[in-house]
Amino acid sequence: MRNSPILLYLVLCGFILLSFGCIQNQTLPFTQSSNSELETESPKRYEDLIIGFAQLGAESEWRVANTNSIKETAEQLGVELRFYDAQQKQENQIEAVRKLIMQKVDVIGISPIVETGWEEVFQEAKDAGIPIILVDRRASVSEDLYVSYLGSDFLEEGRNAARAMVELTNGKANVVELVGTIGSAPANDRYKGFREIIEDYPEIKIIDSQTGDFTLARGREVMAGFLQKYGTEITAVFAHNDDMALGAILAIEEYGLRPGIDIQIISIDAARGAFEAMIAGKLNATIECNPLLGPQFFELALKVVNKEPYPKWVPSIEGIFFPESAIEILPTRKY
Ligand code: GYE
Repeated sequence: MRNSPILLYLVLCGFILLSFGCIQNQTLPFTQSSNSELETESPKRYEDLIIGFAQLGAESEWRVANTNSIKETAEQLGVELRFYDAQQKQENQIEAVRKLIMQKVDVIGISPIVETGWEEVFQEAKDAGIPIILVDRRASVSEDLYVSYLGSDFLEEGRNAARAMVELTNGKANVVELVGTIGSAPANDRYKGFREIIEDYPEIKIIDSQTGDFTLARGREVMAGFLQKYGTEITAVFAHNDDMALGAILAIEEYGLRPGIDIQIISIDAARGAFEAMIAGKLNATIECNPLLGPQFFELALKVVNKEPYPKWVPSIEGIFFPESAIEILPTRKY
């Protein structure tokens, strides 16, 4: 019994130690989980991002507007942008992606010049844990090699061009087609979409179709060739972009015919140059393809980095324009 105060003391000490341990055991995981909660609770902001962009070139008014939109938006948001211009060569674009992987950027945006040939380098990005966002043009790779595609419905643009063609020619025309860059998503789909609709109009004939590589100079050259070959047999032009249509307009004038009157012309993009040509009566319709993708791109990149939900395809909203409204609309155009 004499030992009982000592015993009581020991039991008390044990109890204190035990409770301390328990508290410690409770606090430890709590502290840890509160740390990880903190990490997920403090999402990255635009200023924290380093974003790479592998642009394909500067072939058209559209592309210049697209590049400006990306650069200006990065600046406004405070995003650090690493920008490469591949000058219309796929090998340069692949090299740019590899450089961006080495720089360990948070996200890589790319407008693939053509649809094929991307598996290897996209896999390299994936292995390095760097998400790829396709901007403007798609690539034909399996869906796990990119996180999202932001851009237009090129098939629908082709269909809309055909619908405008039917309306303008009353379903009767001999069309020559100026195709965009061979193997590119917009050229492939605009070609296809146009035919889907034209199919139902047997009196609309596509008498020739060649690439003008999305540039004014090539559009002019190819159109001059068509005129040499078919002369006044040609009654309409479908150009896959405005720049090639502007080239075709020059070739038609050089040949001595009136663009927009003797030969109806429809193109895609709805850039300022197209509105000016419509006001001058030389272009008959332009289908909108929106290049101002900067804001949507960085918004998407931030969501990807913060692991917030985002769609696999973010389509742009687009319209069709005719000369009647061109004067009114031109001042509102941002590209
Ligand atoms: O229509 C054309 C540009 O990829 C949608 O590329 C883009 C196309 C655009 O050169 O003008």
